[in-house]
Amino acid sequence: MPLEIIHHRINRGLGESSRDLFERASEIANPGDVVIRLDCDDTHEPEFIPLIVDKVRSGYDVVIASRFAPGGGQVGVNGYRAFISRAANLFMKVFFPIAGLKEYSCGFRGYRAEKIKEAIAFYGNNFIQLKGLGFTCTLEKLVKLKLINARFGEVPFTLRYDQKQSASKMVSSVTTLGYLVMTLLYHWPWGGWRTSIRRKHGNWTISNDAP
Ligand SMILES: Nc1nc2c(ncn2[C@@H]2O[C@H](COP(=O)(O)OP(=O)(O)O)[C@@H](O)[C@H]2O)c(=O)[nH]1
Ligand SMILES: [Mg+2]
Repeated sequence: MPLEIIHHRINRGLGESSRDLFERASEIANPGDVVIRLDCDDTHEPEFIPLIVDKVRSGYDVVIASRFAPGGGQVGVNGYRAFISRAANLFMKVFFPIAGLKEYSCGFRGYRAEKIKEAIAFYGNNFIQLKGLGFTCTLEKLVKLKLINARFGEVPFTLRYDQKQSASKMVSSVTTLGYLVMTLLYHWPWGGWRTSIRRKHGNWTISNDAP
C-alpha cells in the first residue's frame, strides 16, 4: 500500500498533526473519496473501515466508529476512564447536540472528502482552530462540520483498549480546559460560533453557489 508520511521535526501535538493530515488528504482526494482517520495505538481495528466507508457512501458526511451504538463496546478500559469518557460524552451531547450521535470523542471516523474540502475552503486556518488544547480538536472538527450542515452517522465499534501498549497521550486537564473554552466560544451571546458561523456560511454558500 503506498504510504505518504507527513513528518514534523518537532512534536506538534494532535491538533496541528490532524490539521496537516486533513489539509493534505483534501488536496489529494478525488470526488467520491472517503478520508479515514484512526488512532495509531492498536486500539482502532481497521476491520471497521469497510462499514464506515459504506455508511459514508450511503449519504453521510461524517461517520463515527461508536462505542455507544447498539452492538458497540469497549474492552480493557478501566472503570475510572470509562466513567470520565462517558461523562465527557454526556457533556458534549448537552452543549453540542448532534441528532443521531452518541459518540463524540472517538477519533476513528470516516469523512466525505468533499465535505472536508468545503470546510477548509470555508474556514481556512480556523477549521481546526484550538490547536494547543490537547484532544479538543477531535470535538472541534465535529462542531465545525455541524455548523456547515454536515450529516452525521455512526457504526457500532469495539474499542480494543486491551491492545494498547503505550500510555495515553491525553492530558485530561488541558483537554477539559479546551472543552470549556470551546463551550464558551460556541455559546458566547456576542458573536459566538453558533450564530456567527451559521450566518457566515449561509452567505458564503450563496456567493459560492455551493450545494
Ligand atoms: N502525530 C501525532 N499524533 C498524536 C499526538 N498525540 C496523539 N496523537 C494521535 O492521537 C491518538 C490518540 O492518543 P492516545 O494516546 O491513543 O489517546 P487515547 O486513545 O485517549 O488513549 C494517538 O493514537 C495518535 O494517533 C501527537 O502529538 N502527534
Ligand atoms: Mg488511542
